[in-house]
Amino acid sequence: FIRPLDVPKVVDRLEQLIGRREMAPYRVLIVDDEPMVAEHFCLVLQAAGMEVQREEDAARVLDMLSTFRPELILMDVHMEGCSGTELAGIIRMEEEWVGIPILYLSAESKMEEQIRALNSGGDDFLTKPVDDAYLVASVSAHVSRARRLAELMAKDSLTGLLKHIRIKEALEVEMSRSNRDGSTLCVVMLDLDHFKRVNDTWGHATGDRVIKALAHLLTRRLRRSDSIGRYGGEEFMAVLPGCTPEKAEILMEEIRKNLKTIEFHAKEEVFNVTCSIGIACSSLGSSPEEVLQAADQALYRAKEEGRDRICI
Ligand code: GH3
Ligand code: MG
Ligand code: MG
Ligand code: MG
Repeated sequence: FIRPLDVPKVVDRLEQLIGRREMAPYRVLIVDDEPMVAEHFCLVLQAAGMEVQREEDAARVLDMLSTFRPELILMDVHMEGCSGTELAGIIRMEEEWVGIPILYLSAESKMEEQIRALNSGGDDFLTKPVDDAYLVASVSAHVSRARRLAELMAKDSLTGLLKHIRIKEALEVEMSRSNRDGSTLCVVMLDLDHFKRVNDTWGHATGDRVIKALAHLLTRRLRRSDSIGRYGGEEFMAVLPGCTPEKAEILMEEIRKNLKTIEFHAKEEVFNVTCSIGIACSSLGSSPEEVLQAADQALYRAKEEGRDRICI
């Protein structure tokens, strides 16, 4: 007797193993002054599992961008008051929205007009009537590419960890979450000891290898729900949601000891490095800046007290 395979369970288990999180639905903003047309595209994209909002008034589009934060704009060309072409040009002037795909969707069939629209900041021109499946495919292709690019942009190229600005954003997001559900959160600041000496003695390229090795160690040891960033040159920051100071200390102690055992080879010699670590824990109502500052002060104390240690 063979039990039939429980497919949902297997998928569930696989996702647990791989740790894959459910992919968030694509967010699409439709800008069209004809409600019937907009409604149709809206239904088509929603049927494909996307989250869609419509805006008929071109003047309100910039507001919609900051509230809804779409990942793609489906733009009509001929609208009352402001053309889609002009609107695309305005959106592109905002640094924040340089990368958002803008797809024109219009009955405009004159080639010169279409080219003009593309030149003013659009990514593609779909002519009405457009096939529903083609629309879904086109939107999906653009958003999935944009997501991958955004992921890449968030990462530091040497280590693959989050960049300075992204790890600070992660702290803000996790702080408001933990303040909401009353859980504790720990922030860790970690800095390599006498790193200038490492560079001076073994060269900058070897210094880079040390930075990468520590980044690798951190990524391997921390959980998926933790965020790790390269805060500065040889300084790292980690955000550990739902973690007590005791647990954070045990974990970081392991990392501190592990780093010391790594043998680096350069100029036919072997050397080791150490790091200093500061840990701070959030209390109810504290701000991200306060916790960050506390972790920074703890790191400073660890340095003052002789390095190669943890302070809380
Ligand atoms: P301390 O123990 O007090 O932290 O001493 P330190 O020498 O590590 O501290 P300091 O901040 O004075 O020096 C950090 C050095 O890290 C200076 C800089 O040349 C080096 N550095 C910063 N970013 C990089 C990088 O990307 N690669 C390499 N190889 N070195 C870097
Ligand atoms: Mg129109
Ligand atoms: Mg240092
Ligand atoms: Mg430093």
